[in-house]
Amino acid sequence: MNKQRIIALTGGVGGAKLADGLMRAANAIDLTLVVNTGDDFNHLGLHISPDIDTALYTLSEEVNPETGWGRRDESWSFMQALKQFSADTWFLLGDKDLATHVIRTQQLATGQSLSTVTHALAKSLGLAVQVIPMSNDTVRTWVHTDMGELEFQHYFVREQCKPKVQHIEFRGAAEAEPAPEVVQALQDPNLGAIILCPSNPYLSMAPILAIPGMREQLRAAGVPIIAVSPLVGGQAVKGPTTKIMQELKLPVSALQIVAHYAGLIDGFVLDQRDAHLAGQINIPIITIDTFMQTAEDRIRVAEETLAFASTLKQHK
Ligand code: FO1
Repeated sequence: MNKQRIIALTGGVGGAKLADGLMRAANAIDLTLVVNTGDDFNHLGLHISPDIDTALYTLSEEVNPETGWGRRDESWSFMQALKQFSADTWFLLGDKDLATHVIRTQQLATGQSLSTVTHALAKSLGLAVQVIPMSNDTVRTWVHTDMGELEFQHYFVREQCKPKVQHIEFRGAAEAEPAPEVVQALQDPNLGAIILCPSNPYLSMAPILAIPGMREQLRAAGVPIIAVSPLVGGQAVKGPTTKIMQELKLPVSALQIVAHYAGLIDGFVLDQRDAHLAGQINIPIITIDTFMQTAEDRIRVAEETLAFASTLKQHK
């Protein structure tokens, strides 16, 4: 029997943890990750794709365990040398990580697509999982703030998410198309479920869903679509999700996340610390411990989410 394909939509660190659990789950699945590229940017002449690299490094056990991004056992000679030249050093590029950006930039310059380049990087890192950028077209997240409009990494890293968010723009999204491998994966007859990882819904998942036709094609796949809550006890585990919700004048609650994905998702994985909200959610839910601190936690959350997906599949 063919293995079930699971598609997971993911952003950076939090999403990569669930993706890692899905890859290691006892269920034999073929995993396809569709990754946000709105955070990509050109820096020091290099094409940097932070969320793709976080996925690649996490799944290949190459990630820096302290930060959740970048590579483990890094050295920083490049950054030290940059400082001598008084160049921009706010975005930390480790020596090993630098190789990824140089190779990506070089391969893109030869005319290869980001999908092709990502596929080759995944293979070199020994991954069997399919890692696909959401699009091969340029989509860039711009954050409109009280300090003016900022390119995503300038807002996120350089300004440490301190400016107040007024509006988030996915520049180029209206003209972008899903990467062809995304469309193929959605048409796989063995597709069993689509999972929205617990990445920031406004910064990381929204760019993926902003690509014209993406939502429709996800729905048309005819399999359960499940979102895993990025909030644990009403708080984000990491990153500015709740700060942004407040600044956008949205109620900070898992209910708001369900509302945000309304019309797209068939099921929601609620954290047990938010169990009091269960009665107010009018789609199927499971209430579990979604906090992923250890490798075992990632696998448990993945397996519980997959089991939930199979129950929903029976009703599709
Ligand atoms: N995040 C930081 O907070 N500071 C950094 O200096 C930084 C550098 C960096 C380099 C390569 C890479 O792939 C990711 C990097 N990140 C850094 C993470 C990244 O900015 C964010 O985690 C994502 O874009 C949000 O998902």
